[in-house]
Amino acid sequence: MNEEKKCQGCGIVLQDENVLLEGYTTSLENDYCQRCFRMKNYGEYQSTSKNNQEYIDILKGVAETKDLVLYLTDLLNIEKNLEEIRTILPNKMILVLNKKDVLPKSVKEEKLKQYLSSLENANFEEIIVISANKNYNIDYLLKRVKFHQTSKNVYVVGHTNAGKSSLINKLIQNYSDSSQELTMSPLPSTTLNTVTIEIDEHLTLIDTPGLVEVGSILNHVSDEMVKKISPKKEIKPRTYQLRKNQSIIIEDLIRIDYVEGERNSFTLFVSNDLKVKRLLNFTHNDELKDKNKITYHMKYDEDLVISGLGFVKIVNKGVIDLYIDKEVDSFTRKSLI
Ligand SMILES: Nc1nc2c(ncn2[C@@H]2O[C@H](COP(=O)(O)OP(=O)(O)OP(=O)(O)O)[C@@H](O)[C@H]2O)c(=O)[nH]1
Ligand SMILES: [Mg+2]
Repeated sequence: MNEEKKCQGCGIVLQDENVLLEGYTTSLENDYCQRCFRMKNYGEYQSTSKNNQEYIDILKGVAETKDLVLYLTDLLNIEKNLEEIRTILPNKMILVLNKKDVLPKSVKEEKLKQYLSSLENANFEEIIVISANKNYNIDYLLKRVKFHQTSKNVYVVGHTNAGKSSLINKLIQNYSDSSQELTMSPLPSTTLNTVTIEIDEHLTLIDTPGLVEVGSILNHVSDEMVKKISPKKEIKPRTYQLRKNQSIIIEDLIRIDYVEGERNSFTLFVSNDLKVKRLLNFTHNDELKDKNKITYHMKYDEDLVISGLGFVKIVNKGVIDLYIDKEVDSFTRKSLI
């Protein structure tokens, strides 16, 4: 039997029999499946739902190698459970923080690095900040990969949408003769299986599908809203001074009622494209109150993080009611700024 041929864009096994199933292509001579072809050529994005068990199985396979791993994360959406990944993946690991270009200037790289290296079991060889889209620090990253690699193979892992395929495409463009292009898209679950790319005779990169964070707001809104939520430019922080009984509403996504405390400052770190409204007296307005309510007792200088959306820095202590879809995760942390 012939070895199965995989799509060079997303890693799915190609098939020419059922147009409704993954991996369909009109001819097995093609290098890309129809879904990738459409995304690349027409920007017609098509999301699929991925099963996280497949992802865990891929990671377990990686754990059996002694190969270097690049763990990619989106700077604005640093996962709460970054530590968990270490329990599955004991490999030598570089933590790569991507999308530097959308990070507001007020967020200091050093503070982020400090916070991340203080995580339990962190054990990263290094933490490197890059922007795949803006080609920022890619040269340096490659140098450090070459320094730390334990074999020819280096795996690129991380949550869906972190920019793994975008980073590998930059490395292909900058350092190899290959014309292969991995499929990238603003929607989650673009890469469907591992894809192997030889950069040069000493380095092969392996792209992997991303873990879908079930609690991310991106999995619970329309494709249009996903595009709006994902920042394309540097985020301009928006600050609102709130008194008790005032609120902030972001699109139809979340509502924050400030229910108890002194005059306080709320700074939003979310995409500039999102509309924000302030209510000067919330008592007569029930907008979004049909969502799930979570009460937070904020301490001095903490961030309220909404998974997939961004975060709100709240300076003083106080009590807030957050209205949000019940599937979407939120949590508080010591402010990063
Ligand atoms: N602003 C900004 N956006 C980026 C950067 N890198 C990637 N993106 C965007 O992030 C989105 C996801 O990129 P992908 O490369 O498809 O992400 P992935 O990690 O391969 O995603 P999966 O294959 O679903 O796991 C796309 O809209 C990219 O344009 C970056 O450095 N800056
Ligand atoms: Mg990908």
